[in-house]
Amino acid sequence: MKNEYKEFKKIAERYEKFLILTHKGPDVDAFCSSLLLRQILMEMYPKKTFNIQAKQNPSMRLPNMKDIEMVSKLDSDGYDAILITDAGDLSLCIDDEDSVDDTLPIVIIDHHDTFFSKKENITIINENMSSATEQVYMLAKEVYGKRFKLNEDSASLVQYGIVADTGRFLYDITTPNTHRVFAEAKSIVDVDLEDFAYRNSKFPREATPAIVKYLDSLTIEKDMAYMFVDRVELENDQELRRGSSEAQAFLRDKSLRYIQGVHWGFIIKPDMNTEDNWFVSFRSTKGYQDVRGIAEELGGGGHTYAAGVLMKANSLNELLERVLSVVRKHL
Ligand SMILES: [Mn+2]
Repeated sequence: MKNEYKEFKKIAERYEKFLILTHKGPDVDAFCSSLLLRQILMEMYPKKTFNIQAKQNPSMRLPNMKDIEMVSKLDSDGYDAILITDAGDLSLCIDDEDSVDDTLPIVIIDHHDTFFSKKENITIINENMSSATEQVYMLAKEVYGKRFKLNEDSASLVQYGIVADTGRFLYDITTPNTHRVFAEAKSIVDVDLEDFAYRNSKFPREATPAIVKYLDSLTIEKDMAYMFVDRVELENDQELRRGSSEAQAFLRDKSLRYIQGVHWGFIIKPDMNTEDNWFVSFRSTKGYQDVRGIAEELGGGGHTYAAGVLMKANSLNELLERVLSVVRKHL
């Protein structure tokens, strides 16, 4: 068994009360992976406590979502270990108002390319799978062997998580293993993918002001487009700030490269938790631009057609200048 898997098992056996967290503004894979993890662990250790805390509900109905504890402030008081899914670092899960003890043993189960500096108390399980949900499934299968069996609830979670993060198997992150895991879940229960895709592509109306703001910044150079919002704008406008993540995701995935004549581009979002930090996400259409190369040049990484980088800059202008100086070499 892989070392991190052994470490996970050790922690699961050693401690009693586990707090499960996922990234802020959780998407379907975030919820599915944490719900799946909770369900599996409760079956394996029925006497132990596994609680998910979140500040918002899933935007669609998921099995056992009523078991997610809705809180206004995440609180690790009374817990002796933390399990994180779909995020590479605790900082992606918490805000200033939360009180989460970062010295507790932490296990991170993730699939993103962004790697953070590793601390002594942190175990990272990340084999770059399609989704955190696939990673949770593989972990459980390996660690618990035949004792781990899917039921209708967990089999639905597996399918929703994978379908959401692979865009119904369209993205390159889909591997033969992704299909194998999906097939195993599908043999237990068959979820309605058409209906799911429709419900999952909805976005909250609260995102509209931020979408308008982003679109206002739209700039097209040759076959590349980009959009941004400035940090100060979000700082001074609660409404804008609340919808900014959903707006960014919506435009990144459904607008940026669907403008006629545009095949690739990037979108900038300030990281509101860390001064000077900005997320730059690149997207491209098959055959047009290797955005991973561009992201790597800027210090980030990712996939050929979906990549990103977390950058430090004192102002939006400074950031834009640096990004564009690299981007323009590829126009
Ligand atoms: Mn994910």
